Amino acid sequence: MPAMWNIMRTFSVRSVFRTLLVTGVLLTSLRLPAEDGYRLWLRYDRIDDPALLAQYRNAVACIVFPTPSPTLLVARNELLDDLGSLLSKKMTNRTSLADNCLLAGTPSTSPIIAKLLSSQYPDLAGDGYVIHTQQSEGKHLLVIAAHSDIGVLYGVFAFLRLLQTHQPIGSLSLSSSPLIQRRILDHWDNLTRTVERGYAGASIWNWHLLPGYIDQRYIDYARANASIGINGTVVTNVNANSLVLTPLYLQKVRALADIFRPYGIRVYLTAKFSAPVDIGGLKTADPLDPAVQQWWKDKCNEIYSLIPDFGGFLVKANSEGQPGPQTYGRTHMDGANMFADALAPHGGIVMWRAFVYDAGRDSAAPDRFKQAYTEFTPFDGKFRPNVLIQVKNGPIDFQPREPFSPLFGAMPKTPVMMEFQITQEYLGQGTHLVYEAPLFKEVFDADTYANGKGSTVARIIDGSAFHAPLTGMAGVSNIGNERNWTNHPFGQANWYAFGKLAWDHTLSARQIADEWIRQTFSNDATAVSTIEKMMMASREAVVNYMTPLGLHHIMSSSGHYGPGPWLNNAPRADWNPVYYHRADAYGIGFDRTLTGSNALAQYQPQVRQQWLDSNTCDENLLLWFHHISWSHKMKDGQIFWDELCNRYQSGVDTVKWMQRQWQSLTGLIDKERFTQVSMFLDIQEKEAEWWRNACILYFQTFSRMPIPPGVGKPDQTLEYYKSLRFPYAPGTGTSL
Ligand code: BDP
Repeated sequence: MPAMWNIMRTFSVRSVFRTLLVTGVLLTSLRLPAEDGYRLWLRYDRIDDPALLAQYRNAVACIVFPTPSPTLLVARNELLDDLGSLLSKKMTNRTSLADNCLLAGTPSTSPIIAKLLSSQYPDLAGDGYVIHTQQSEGKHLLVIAAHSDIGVLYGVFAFLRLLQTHQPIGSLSLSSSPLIQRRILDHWDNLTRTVERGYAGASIWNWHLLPGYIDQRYIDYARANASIGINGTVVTNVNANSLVLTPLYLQKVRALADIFRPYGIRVYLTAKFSAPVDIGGLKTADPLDPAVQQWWKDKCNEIYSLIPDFGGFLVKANSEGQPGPQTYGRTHMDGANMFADALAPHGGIVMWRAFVYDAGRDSAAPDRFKQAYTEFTPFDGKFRPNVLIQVKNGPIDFQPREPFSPLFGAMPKTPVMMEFQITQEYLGQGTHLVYEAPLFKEVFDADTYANGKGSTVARIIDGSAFHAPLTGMAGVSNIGNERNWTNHPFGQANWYAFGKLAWDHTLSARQIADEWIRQTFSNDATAVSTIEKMMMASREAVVNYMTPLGLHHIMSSSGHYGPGPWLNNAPRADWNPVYYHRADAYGIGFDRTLTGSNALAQYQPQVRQQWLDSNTCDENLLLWFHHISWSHKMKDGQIFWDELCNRYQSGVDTVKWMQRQWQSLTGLIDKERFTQVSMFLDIQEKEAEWWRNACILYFQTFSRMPIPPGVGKPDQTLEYYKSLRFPYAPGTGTSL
């Protein structure tokens, strides 16, 4: 009997406990409104802290916001709507000031603003904004001010962000101006609606239904971008289709441009170099041929007659099979300048990509790493002033970790812009939680020494190192037509971080994560600190479970989904992973010192020095520059092989830790997004183990060393991992 009682007691205590737990969780989740992620960081739910709500309501008792332009109208409506829902109170616009009014506008809409900017913010630049509290005419005012209309919209979003992140607003004197002029999303979207390297569904541009049907998404896209300062969008893939330049499509592009204009977003297009032949009926696209030059001039006139603020062209030429000036025996300079001349009368720019490589060019010591530098530096100072050379952050291709591209700082007389990849082609694609701001920051903070110490990549890009008059930063978009835009709820953070850093690269990755979490998920202190820790650890985790210690480009070919270090059958040597890791019985890594390809010579001496010696080189970059032995002594005393295995394991461990962290937030996050992230973390865990197992087994065939203790044992054979195929993995759509 007592035994029975004990069993029953245990049973009932357990079930009561479970019921309480479940009910508790359910109750908490029920209180949280359903979230499908569509609203991104622009949720503007009612402030849930009563004291704060009362404080904010007092601080903004009325709004005075004259709107003589479409942009100011957009800004005012945004302010009224969002404040209305944050404060749960109907907000209206009035014409005369009263105590605790919010006054917004430019010097031309208000003398108070004119005086404030000239007396207290004389340095406020371009599209920057001010948020300032002051006494005026005996009244306490909260002022959002800028010189330009779009600056006011940026200020409105910044003010709303203060409220969404629960900041004090009683006494403010903030100002912020963009450090980079062109802050652009590059969509690799095809006219067929497939997205090259897109993992969030189809393209958001419904070309077939444009211009007749305007999807609400286009407007929400513009709002979201404006809220983080993005001011340009290249709507088509770099592997371009000339059709977009035909009258039928230009009408569609025009419809998008009309929607984006009030939000300060210019439209750009990718120009296929062969367009004069493809759609113009010419026999050649030679950039020095007068008929070709005239064709592009006429095309630009046509575009600008439809889209007066058209931004310009992005061009991928003589790269991966794309046509370009070299097709006609001309140079990148000839090609870029031809476009520049056609665009210049209209104020347009050319973003000419430096992502070019051609194995034939350096036969003595071929190395794809060196190609962009080799091809572009001879033309420094020879491009027209409206040309920007667009350089990927690293010398190869958006890997989990790369050294900065040696082109940064190597063209002091040419504006050079940054190209980051927001979409996670090489970072776990649609399902891995990888916060990219630490990657972006690592690149920005690297010192090129190009104009003395402190010539960071950021200062090359923002133009301050060499006084570049034109500056820009592009991010390859991760947006698709999935309901939540980016498929992984945390993909939104990378879009957000890209915009914030393009505006102000001095912000820290942590700061950006903090404000994104508060706006996107919750202001709850536990939720914020837990999610922030996960995000901050996530980039190092992906480096460790995919490509630790400087390994690179060992992803499976074409789709780049999953590990493929053994691959060696692509038609070009540098399309094969074995080209990059060079594993053999002695060791592993690509020797880029004097005894190898000598790519290091492309860096300034101080940078070269940092990486030249395998004993002192930053171990995170070791295999980028050295072919080292399996028993090479690492700084922590381990031999290289053990360290490699341990790094793979540590990547897996971090993912498992992230899973536990996320689970600890049960009840603090709405059910829909909580469940999706949980499931994606499970996929990430499995894929991290897959990477670890496949890579260790493969590299072990060279090292012939045992897997050290503490490292998970592969549960399949190498042959099994080699046999895996994913012909329908997303993101491989071709360029049509
Ligand atoms: C590579 C992508 C490829 C792009 C290319 C590029 O795999 O799809 O077309 O970059 O940037 O990373 O042009």
